[in-house]
Amino acid sequence: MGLINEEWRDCKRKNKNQRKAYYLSAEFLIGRSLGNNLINLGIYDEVKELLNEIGIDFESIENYEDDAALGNGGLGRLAACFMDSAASQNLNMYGYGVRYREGIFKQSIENGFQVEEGDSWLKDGDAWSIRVDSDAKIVKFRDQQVKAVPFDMPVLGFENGVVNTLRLWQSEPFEEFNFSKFNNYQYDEAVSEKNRAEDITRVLYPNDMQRAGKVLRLKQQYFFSSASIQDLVEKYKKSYPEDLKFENFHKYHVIQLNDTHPIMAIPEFIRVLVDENGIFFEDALAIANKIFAFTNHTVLQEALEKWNKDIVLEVSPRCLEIIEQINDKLVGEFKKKGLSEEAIDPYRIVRFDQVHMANLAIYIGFSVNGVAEIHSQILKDDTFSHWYKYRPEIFNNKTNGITPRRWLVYANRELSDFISEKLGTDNWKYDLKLLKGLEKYVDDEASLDRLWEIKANKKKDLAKYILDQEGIKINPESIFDIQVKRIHEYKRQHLNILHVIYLYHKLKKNPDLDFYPTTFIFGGKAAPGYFRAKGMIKLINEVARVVNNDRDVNDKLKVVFVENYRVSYGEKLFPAADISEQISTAGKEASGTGNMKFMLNGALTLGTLDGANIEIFERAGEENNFRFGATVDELKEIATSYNPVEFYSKDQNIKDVVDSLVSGEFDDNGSYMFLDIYNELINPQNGQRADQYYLLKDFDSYRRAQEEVNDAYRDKRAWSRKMLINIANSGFFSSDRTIENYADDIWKIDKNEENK
Ligand code: 26Q
Repeated sequence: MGLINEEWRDCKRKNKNQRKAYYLSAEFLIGRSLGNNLINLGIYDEVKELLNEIGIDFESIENYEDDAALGNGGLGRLAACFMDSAASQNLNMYGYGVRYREGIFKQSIENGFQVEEGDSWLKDGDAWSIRVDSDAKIVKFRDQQVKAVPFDMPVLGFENGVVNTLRLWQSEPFEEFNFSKFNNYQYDEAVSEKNRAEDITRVLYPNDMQRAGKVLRLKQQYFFSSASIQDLVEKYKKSYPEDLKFENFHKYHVIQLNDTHPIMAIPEFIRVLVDENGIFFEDALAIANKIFAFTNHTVLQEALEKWNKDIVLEVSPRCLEIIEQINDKLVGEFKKKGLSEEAIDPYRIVRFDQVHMANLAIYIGFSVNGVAEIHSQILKDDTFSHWYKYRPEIFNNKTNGITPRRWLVYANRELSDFISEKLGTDNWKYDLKLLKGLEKYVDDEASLDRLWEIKANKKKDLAKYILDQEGIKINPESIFDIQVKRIHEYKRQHLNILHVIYLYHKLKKNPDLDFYPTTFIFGGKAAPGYFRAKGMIKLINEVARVVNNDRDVNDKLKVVFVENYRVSYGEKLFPAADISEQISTAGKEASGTGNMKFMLNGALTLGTLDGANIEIFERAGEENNFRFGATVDELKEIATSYNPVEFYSKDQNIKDVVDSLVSGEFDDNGSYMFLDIYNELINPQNGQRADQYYLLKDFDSYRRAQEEVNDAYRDKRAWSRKMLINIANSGFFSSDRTIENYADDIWKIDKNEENK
């Protein structure tokens, strides 16, 4: 931190009074910082060597650092990649979020079942934040007020001396300890007040739609939104004395709302302007119209946040009033246009006593974006089609990306050095499109063999790590087929494991089958209240137990579920993958970013035409990957006629694997988890048809694609060539490109040349 401090101060000074983007996000899934910060400072090698000289292994030092796991998955990791890229691109972007005392739960597997434990990542201290008491804010709820204390984390640009700031708010009691109560022997009450305040930022909520809608969750959202807005307004008033007119506020601020979670910032902004600064409501609204931009990350209906009015009332009565006022204005406007009450319904912010957060953001904001081409199209065609009719000009796309520093330079040093050697420069670390230059070597046998060797080394490293962590021995020469991501029906980990069952049965029947040995690796957390996702974990572990203990198939087939998949585990998995499993139901995965991390590390994608897979296939060529499954349009066509039982009865392979769920071959220890999955696949339930996610429809296509993988792997040179082409075409998926797109199209902020 000593090294960083001076430059940090410098950057803050230079960037004062400049237009900035503020990235408001309930999640920043940072992972570890040590290695990454040393890389970005350009002193990684030096430090590693110095430690080596005194007999200290750098990796053992790294392992002391807990992951800062302040996010669920893709959305939170994207925010962290954006922070890295903005600093590396010399862009004035400031992050605002929540300093959860507990990150996403730690997962352990007991008897095949997921068990959750707390993640008190701060227990050994936090080396990367500075508490800034002087910038603390008061956040007022209906029945409570708390202190929001900022903790600033420096965000280092890659070898450019830039230090941006990620400010995370922590909730504390307004008065450290209520001594009058203490002195009056109301000890319990004083303590409970403290706890009630600390509760607000105690824990990150898992993306558990069934258990969403809790007051505390909305309090969290309002807490960090309010503190951030107050911070901006206060700083504005301090720094722009001669320019101090709120009508100029938008010249200096643009606020990107990372999904619906920070949307309370909108009514809060209006509240602060109207109630605390004497601005007219209409004028405050006009300013708000110029500063808020909204990103959507999911099209699953159950994920679009709606809050009961009584909950909003409990959190902030004044904000509810403002929301109602905005809603009235909206309804008035649409009536003027001649829309009937009914036609206005889909636009309403308040409807049936619920507040529709997305409608609020789209009505007020000046930009709405999706996170991959197909996703942004679906927003226009379906999810927000009503809004698209009314305000088409605000819709846009920003295809996601990942930071190449963490996911290649840091995670895969060997490959990184190979690339620099081949390109004769390491400029590609700043400008990932330069990877295209690798295509020169597609037919160079020495390069292809070296690439194969690097992958082989990474696989050996992972095999060692898995033996150590999971106690499972895997063959480093087998195909490493990896699916790591949150566990969800739409991501279809159960399609993958059902196919493993198919292979297992096939190998049992014919142990001499010509099958290239394959290791299927899974990892990911299920939301604690999501019974079926937990069933999928149990199924994977149970199949693993049976298969791995069966000598008949053991030299050909292995299944591993890695415990507690997280950023730092990912750093070992992506470099070692041969196959990247991206098998979501078409139309359901907004973008995916794991797919990009695999691609950058030379894995071939086995995937559906969904999310950013489509753009990966477009760039690297379908012939260098493995595409399967129904398309969005095909699924749309059969949406009302689809009957999975037809597939079940007609295809013996399908019948066989589906039946194995309830035949007793795999034991769910009386949890009925496997029966639940079986029922979902072939029995209509709660007035819904079976197989919501089209597993049986896609099964045969997936099976054939897997067969192609197994055949293709035998030709090492041809496979290495595909690897190389994938790497060479992964440049587009740098979050440097994504963040530049945001800066140019939405934020209209320039690079800060003064820092150069
Ligand atoms: C909502 C209400 C209450 C509690 C939790 C939540 C909640 C929290 C997190 C809902 C959703 C999330 C996270 C969503 C997410 O990670 N979406 C992913 O975003 C990535 C980045 O854009 C995409 O690549 C993925 O496709 C998308 O699934």
